[in-house]
Amino acid sequence: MQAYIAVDIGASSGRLMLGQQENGKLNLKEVYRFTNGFTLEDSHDRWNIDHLINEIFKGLEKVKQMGINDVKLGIDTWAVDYVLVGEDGKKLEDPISYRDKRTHNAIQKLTSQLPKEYIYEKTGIQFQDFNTLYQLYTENRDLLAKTDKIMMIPDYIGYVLTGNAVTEVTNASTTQMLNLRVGLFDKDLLAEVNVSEEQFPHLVESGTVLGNVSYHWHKQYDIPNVEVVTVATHDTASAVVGTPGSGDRWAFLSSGTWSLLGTELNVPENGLQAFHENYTNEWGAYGTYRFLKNIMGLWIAQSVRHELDDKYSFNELADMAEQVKPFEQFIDINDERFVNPNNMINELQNYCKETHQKVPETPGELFQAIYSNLSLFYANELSKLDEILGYHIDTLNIVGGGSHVDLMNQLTSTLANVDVIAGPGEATAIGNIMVQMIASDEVENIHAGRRLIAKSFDLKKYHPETNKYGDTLSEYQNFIENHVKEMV
Ligand code: LFR
Repeated sequence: MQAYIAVDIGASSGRLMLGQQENGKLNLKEVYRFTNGFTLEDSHDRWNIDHLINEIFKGLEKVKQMGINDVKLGIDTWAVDYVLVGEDGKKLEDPISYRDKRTHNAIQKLTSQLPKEYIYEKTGIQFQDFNTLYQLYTENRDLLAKTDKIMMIPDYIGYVLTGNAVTEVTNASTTQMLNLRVGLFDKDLLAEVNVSEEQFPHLVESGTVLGNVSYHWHKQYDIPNVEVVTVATHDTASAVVGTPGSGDRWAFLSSGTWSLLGTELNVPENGLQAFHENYTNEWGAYGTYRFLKNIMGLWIAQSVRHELDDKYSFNELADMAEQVKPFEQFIDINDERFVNPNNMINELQNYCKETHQKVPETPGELFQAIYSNLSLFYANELSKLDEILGYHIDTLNIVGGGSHVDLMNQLTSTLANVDVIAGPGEATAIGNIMVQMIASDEVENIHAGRRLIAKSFDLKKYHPETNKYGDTLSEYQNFIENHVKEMV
């Protein structure tokens, strides 16, 4: 029985998951978990990348202790961030987090020279000031001049493990520097931010074997033999591979630190409407596109929980929220002020004060405000998605940690008038492993893979409740429209 390890690292934690197929089902087991987060270092919010690599090896030691001597392994992480590597093959400094404030206003500056439409037509990628394009635009020029290679975070980790460097496309597309038409980096955009194509290791598709973990690591750690496979290295790409959608009118919601809501397309949708709604066409595994919107997601809930001294579990907080009436206030969850505020609870409360609405005070009120507004945001986006695509999405597959929140699943189903299928919570790790299984010919293709996933994990279904919440969604839509106008 082949053992597959998914190394799945998010903004707040990372883990090693073991996957094995047994009796026609995929079994998944968490082997090791570790924390992640950025800290202020040399005036920037940075990731401690050496710590992450060390934790991966500690996890692999656990795998060996389980009596497993040979594994395949894939790495996925969040997107857009990169490591600058010098001529000596070593990182020049710790990577800066996409939440760092350096890119504020970078979109405006860069697009005063290059029209937004031009960039969107080329790349089909949403405008987010954290995109690699704007990070490189604000990058220290002296450092860039010393840079031999620019590696995306999971590619860098793969490089440190094996000595082999590639640029995997699902993650590379989030740079906003890949050209949809030619399928390569866009030379004009690279020139705009003073980097060259040669500074990126060659592009590869998901499912390419990278190589074995280098010998010198075996001298430092007691680990199994590891063959690294370059999976869909962007965590959202892996999550979508791991989503058991079926039929052709389903949407996905990958619900974690970010909520990524959208649908899988075979042809990118980079027309004007998509541009105006800031939808993105991130490249997926197997020639697909993730047509989606980034929504602030559970980041807000995670931050509030943390500010409550981590006293309550998410389950307890959801129970408290259930005791409170929903829709007591409308909040534009995607307002930039929630990206990285000094204090999330104050930020939410100030927003409500400024907009003359009821201020949530208790943990239950805060969590109900967050969950009901996330559900409203999802429902609103689903209606936009219908408009752009020209057909009604009938099923929403919610995956990731947020798929366990009953309250949100039911609210979203009712508000959006769609069936919700919740689960698996571990779609990202499952998608990571699925690409390895397909690359190893253990699973025939993505369709067979998704059938295997549907069979292997418990999925929960929610149907819209009739005659509930009347005009709430349209009141919300009016509020958001007016609010956005006020901001401009
Ligand atoms: C989710 C995610 C999103 C990306 C954001 C920043 O973890 O990868 O897809 O937009 O993080 O990288």
